[in-house]
Amino acid sequence: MNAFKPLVFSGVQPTGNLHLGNYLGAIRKFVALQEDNDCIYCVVDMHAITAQLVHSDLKAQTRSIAAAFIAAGIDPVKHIVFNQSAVPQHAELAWVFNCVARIGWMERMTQFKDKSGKNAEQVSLGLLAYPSLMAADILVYRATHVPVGDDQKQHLELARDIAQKFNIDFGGHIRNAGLGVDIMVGDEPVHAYFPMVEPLIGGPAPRVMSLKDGTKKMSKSDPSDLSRINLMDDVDAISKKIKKAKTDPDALPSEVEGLKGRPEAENLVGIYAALSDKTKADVLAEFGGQQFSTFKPALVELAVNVLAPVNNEMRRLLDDPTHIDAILKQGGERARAIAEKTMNEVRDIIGFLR
Ligand code: AQP
Repeated sequence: MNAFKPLVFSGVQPTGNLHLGNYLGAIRKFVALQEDNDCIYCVVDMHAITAQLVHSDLKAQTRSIAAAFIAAGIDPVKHIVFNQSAVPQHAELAWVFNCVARIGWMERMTQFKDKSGKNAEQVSLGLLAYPSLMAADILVYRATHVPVGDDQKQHLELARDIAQKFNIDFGGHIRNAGLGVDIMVGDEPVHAYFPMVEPLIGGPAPRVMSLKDGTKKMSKSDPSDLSRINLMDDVDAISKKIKKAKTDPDALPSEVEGLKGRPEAENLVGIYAALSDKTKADVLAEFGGQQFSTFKPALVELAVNVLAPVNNEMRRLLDDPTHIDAILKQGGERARAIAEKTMNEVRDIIGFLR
């Protein structure tokens, strides 16, 4: 049972070129969800300074993500598109969540361990607290559903833990303030101010892997540009990268089980399936028994057909930064109105005088 009004929220960091993983794991899902849901999509620029503080082109990167959202088909009039730093209530709620969450919860996050490596004492406090800000991004709108790639699953579980602890710790205050709704968390009835967010992860490519190594996530920070397809890549680059993608010597199997133990084959089939809105089984029904020398050109053609219109529209939008800025500004104003209502209620629940 979820007595909260359904609302979709998600964000993308302006830290480098968007790639096919961001597109298939996140942005394409954002577009599909806007048909039947109210949606808020955010360029999370405050997250961008957690791993690297100084960026020479943060404004340009922020506009580029906003352009990608719109070029992919997100409607910024029906829905809300804005940049995180325009709504300071995200940071304010994140502070409250820093006091709700436990340090151990943050230290256990795989992304923190990966990004801090052997250097955990030297990375910023912001990198450690990243999931707390992410929980605030979502919960400041009391959003219920969050489309993300598989790599963000653990952070969303943490957002649920934070919401649950807040709801329990402040249970009496929430009731006394006349706020919150009754929900079930597992078998337990809880009077909740914040919803238990549900991750929307799925489809044939929930985690798009590197083109150079099918066991590693496709990532902006991979030093090899050949490991990823960027949304701004032209036809030649897309073609070159797919043709050079690592594969194994066998033909494609006819059944999905045959992809087990063949991470590169599984990745390319998953990408084909996601780009064509098919299942992996459909793709293998068509290409089973064929060599990569046949499959790869078909994948190039498909990727170019899907990505070229997005790429062209992004370039057109980026030629007029004032238009993008106006969209973000208006989205920020609409987002701020919702976030301020939540924060007034949170201030009342906690007992901050206002
Ligand atoms: N490889 C991927 N497959 C599927 N989904 C992915 N996402 C990212 N990589 C993949 C999803 O894209 C959304 C936005 O991601 P982000 O910009 O917030 O940051 P990220 O996950 O840190 O992106 P990168 O490319 O992996 O950056 P680095 O290299 O800095 O770590 C999210 O929904 C994410 O799940």
